Parts: sequence; C-alpha cells; structure tokens
Amino acid sequence: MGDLEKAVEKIKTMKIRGARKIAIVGVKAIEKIVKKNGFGREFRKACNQLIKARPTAVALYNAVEKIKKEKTMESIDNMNYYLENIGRMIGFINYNVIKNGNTILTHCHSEDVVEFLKTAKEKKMKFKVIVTETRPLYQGTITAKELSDSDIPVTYVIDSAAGYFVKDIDLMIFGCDAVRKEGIVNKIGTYPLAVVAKENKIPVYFVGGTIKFDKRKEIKIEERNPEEIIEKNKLKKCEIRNPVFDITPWKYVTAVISEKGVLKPKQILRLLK
Ligand code: RUB
Repeated sequence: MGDLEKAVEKIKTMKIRGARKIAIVGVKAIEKIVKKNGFGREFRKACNQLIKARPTAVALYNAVEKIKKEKTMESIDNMNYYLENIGRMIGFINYNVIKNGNTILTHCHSEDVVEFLKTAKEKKMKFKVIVTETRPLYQGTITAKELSDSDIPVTYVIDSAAGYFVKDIDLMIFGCDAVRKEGIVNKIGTYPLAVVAKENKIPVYFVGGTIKFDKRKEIKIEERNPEEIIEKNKLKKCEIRNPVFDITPWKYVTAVISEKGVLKPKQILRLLK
C-alpha cells in the first residue's frame, strides 16, 4: 500500500479521526506526494481521494483547497504549522469563558476542546468536566483519559445521562467538524445536548479554528456501517442507521471560540458570506 492509500485507509477506518487530525494526516500524505511528483496528476488524485475518505468535516477540504490554489511547498509548510498549533493557539488566548469552580460538559473527543481545557488548567483554573461516552465508538474515553491524565477532575457518564446531570453543569463545550450557515456540525448527539442546555439556560460554546468554517454549498452527513451499533442478525427485521454527525442550529449556540476570538453567531454568519 502506498502513502496515499495508507492515509485514506486510516481515515476511513477511523484509526485517525477528529477533524483536525484528519486534516494533519491528509496534508502530510499530500506533502509526500508533492515531494515525489510535484503538483501534477498524482497530487490532484490524492486531494480527491483524501477529501472523500470522510466527507463531512471541512478542515481537510479547506486545507486542500488552499494548497491547490497556492501550489507551493511553503503553503504546505504553513498549513502543517497552522494545523499542528491551532488548538494551543486558541487555548492560550484568555477568553474568560471558564470560571473557577465551573462544571463543563463535553461530548466525543475533540483535540481543540482538550487543548483548550488543558491550557485553562495550566493557567491554574479550577474546573470539572463531565464527559459523555459517545456511542457507538466511545470517543469519550479518549477525552476522559487525556483530561484526567492532566489532573483535570473528570466524571464519565453514558450519553443519555446528560439530562440527569443538568443541575450541575455551568457550560457545555464541544468541538466542530464544520461551522456552516445552518449551524455547527459535530458528533451525533451534540444537537440534543445543546437543546437541553438552552432549555436550562446553560451556555453552549464550540471550539475550533477558522479552518473549520465551511462555505461549501452542501454538506454530506456521513452514515457509517450499522454494525458499529449492533450485529445485524440481532435485529434482522429492523433498519439500523448510524449517522455520525448532527447540526446544531445557531439559536442553540452561544459562541465559537476560535483564533479570531469568541465569535457570536451573527459575526460568524457574516464571515461565512
Ligand atoms: C469527532 C468529532 C469532533 C470534531 C472536532 O468525530 O466530532 O468533535 O471532529 O475534533 P469522529 P478536533 O470521532 O467521528 O471523527 O477538535 O479534534 O478537530
């Protein structure tokens, strides 16, 4: 298997996952191909295949579009640098979003969220995090492990327990796969959590660099193999569906925390035009 096929395979099978990691691995594969063959046919083929591997998240698409436009090694280097560092860059800006003593709920595993919280901890902020397990692939365990390894107090709960804990939650913080005119695309289950938050006057923040701002006309919400949820022969007569992202409409979003600051929905909608 060549470098391109290996990268595509890792993304499709979710050995590599999360919007930013997918973009990092994709751009690294493109870099190798460009170093060998330049910006010709192989480069274009690689761009197409990588984008299609998991089509919902926009970061890799945006990175590829920028590199295609500039067609220089410098643009690849700049993109590598941006993607590697954007999480910490966002974390370093003191946004006063988290207050001492807060309990934060997060869902799935977002590197941008984990780095944001770890940086807050380094700044001596005291807070707890409730982490949902995130069925069917349990990405919440990665978040819980990474945060608790950084000595952040973590409570790990099943997805459906979020309502039970609502009285303890001061804010919710999620990652983003695509920030769009319709709202924010993130791991399935984010939308209902945001609705519960609004009903209980809990602010809902999303963390993500502007590379996740999505001006594509349409978005394809990925549906994965139902076998990730349950063995087909256990429910022979049922349709089983496994959509992996949902869209949280803007009315449920307090702000997006990015390298451009804490952006309110109206500001984002202007930037997306
Ligand atoms: C991951 C997910 C993450 C975003 C942002 O879904 O929804 O919240 O991708 O992640 P999956 P990051 O596990 O299906 O890829 O902040 O790491 O870019």
